[in-house]
Amino acid sequence: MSADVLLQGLRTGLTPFLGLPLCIDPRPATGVVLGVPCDAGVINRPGARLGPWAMRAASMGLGSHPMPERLREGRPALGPAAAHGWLDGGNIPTLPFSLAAALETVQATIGAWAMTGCRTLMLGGDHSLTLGALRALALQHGPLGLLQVDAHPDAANGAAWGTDIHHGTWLRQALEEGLVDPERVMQAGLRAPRFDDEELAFLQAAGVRLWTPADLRDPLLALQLKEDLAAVGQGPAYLSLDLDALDPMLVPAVAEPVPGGLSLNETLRLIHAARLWPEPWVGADLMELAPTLDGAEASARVAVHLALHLLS
Ligand SMILES: [Mn+2]
Repeated sequence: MSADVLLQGLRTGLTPFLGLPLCIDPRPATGVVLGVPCDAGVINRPGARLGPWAMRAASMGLGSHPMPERLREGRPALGPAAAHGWLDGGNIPTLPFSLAAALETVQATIGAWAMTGCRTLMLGGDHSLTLGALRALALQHGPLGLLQVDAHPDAANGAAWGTDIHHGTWLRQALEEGLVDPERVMQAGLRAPRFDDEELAFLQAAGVRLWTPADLRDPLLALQLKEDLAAVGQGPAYLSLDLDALDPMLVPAVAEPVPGGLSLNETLRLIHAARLWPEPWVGADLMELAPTLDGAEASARVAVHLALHLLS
């Protein structure tokens, strides 16, 4: 499989994600991977507009990994086969000049695919674009559960920068617009130094479940963690991964790296909690990969590894 994909990539010069069939017109499928090449919502270090290309390139030539625990559990090998039935829908044609226009394009494109019954995996792009996906999917499914893995709460008000929409505000918008059910919103990996009192008070008043890396590791909180992860999935749910949730030693290529982040295995445990949900997630995303800040494609490869686990 992987040799075929590599040869096809060499022959055509095209690198669809994991070698999936490339198909830019919405049609019924198990799911669709969509790039969103826009970083108009980034405050600090730009570059996430190039994330989709880097993740597609890093996904080339991945073979299947029949890991011992998967064999024991009778689960299929981790690899492109895990994405069986999925398509690469190309990129959502956002322009980098207007975030408002980009959000409309994201909403329209995700909405068109979701209407055919497809689940959607969005490759960012900056984290503000998640709002467009939530708008589309909440229209179809009603208020969503949300597992947000992130160093930052992304629930600032518009005061700091004089605008309601950037990559640090989208969750507040989603809560205020009723796109997510606050009882079923969980944030994991929070440790941002700019997490201000007003933002914390807003999230606590809304009833959002907040988890720092230290809390995630606390054995005394293990039962609570299990309950919170289960609560998110008691209805249609969305899984949003900001790559800055991981430690910058592992994923340096993000706009706002914060030390003290999650390990790969801690992040995978959060992703795999979704396997216990009654229904699979309706939408997911991997956001904020800024590949020009990467060395040796390290961050892109971690991103693709996470995508494989999301699809498995
Ligand atoms: Mn974020």
